[in-house]
Amino acid sequence: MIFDDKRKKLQDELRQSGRLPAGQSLTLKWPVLHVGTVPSFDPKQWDFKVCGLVENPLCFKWHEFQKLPRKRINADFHCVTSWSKFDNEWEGVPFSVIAEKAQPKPEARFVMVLAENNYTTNLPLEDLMASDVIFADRHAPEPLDATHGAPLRLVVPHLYAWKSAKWVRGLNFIAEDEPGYWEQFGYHMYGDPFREQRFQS
Ligand SMILES: Nc1nc2c(c(=O)[nH]1)N[C@H]1C(S)=C(S)[C@@H](COP(=O)(O)O)O[C@H]1N2
Ligand SMILES: [Mo]
Repeated sequence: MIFDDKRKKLQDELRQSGRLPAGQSLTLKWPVLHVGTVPSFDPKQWDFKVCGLVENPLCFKWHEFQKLPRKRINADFHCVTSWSKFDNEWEGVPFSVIAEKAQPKPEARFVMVLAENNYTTNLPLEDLMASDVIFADRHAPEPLDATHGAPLRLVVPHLYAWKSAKWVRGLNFIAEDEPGYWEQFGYHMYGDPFREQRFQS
């Protein structure tokens, strides 16, 4: 198959250049992976709440969130089930824009990301402040598809993709690390694909 030859050649190049983490293989398609059903979106009902250890708790309506400053990033995406999708053009609101408005208290060192259907995932605040961490509503040139997390998903390129919560609805700033949905089932608390931090040891 010509398609698979092309994929394998690209995969070898990416592995040699150090861009493809160990135990991962390249996909040219975009798999859809999540627990539960795709939630419905009503722009009138939707909100995004920021709570916990912040000076300014926030609640954005959809039309307010859309007015926030935006950026576009190019990033690779590594799922713990072993596929990696390269060169995604994500567009949306940087996490740092939200943090700037919320003003985390000095004790806030971790964040529990809150999504639809009670999906959660935990990250260090410092990681979320990286310049390429965004709340995306576009996978350029297309708007984000509902199956991939529309209206809004988190994108954290440097960690395994389960940290990139789809259908995100809020943030809870906390002092101590706590396991989110998959972390409670034994997935790694941090999840660095380049150190193969798939499961807790
Ligand atoms: N809300 C929510 N976000 C989620 C998940 C989920 O089950 N629910 N699965 C995660 C996992 S394991 C992966 S690999 C990516 C998959 O994103 P995709 O379906 O856009 O490829 O979404 C992540 N975000
Ligand atoms: Mo995943």
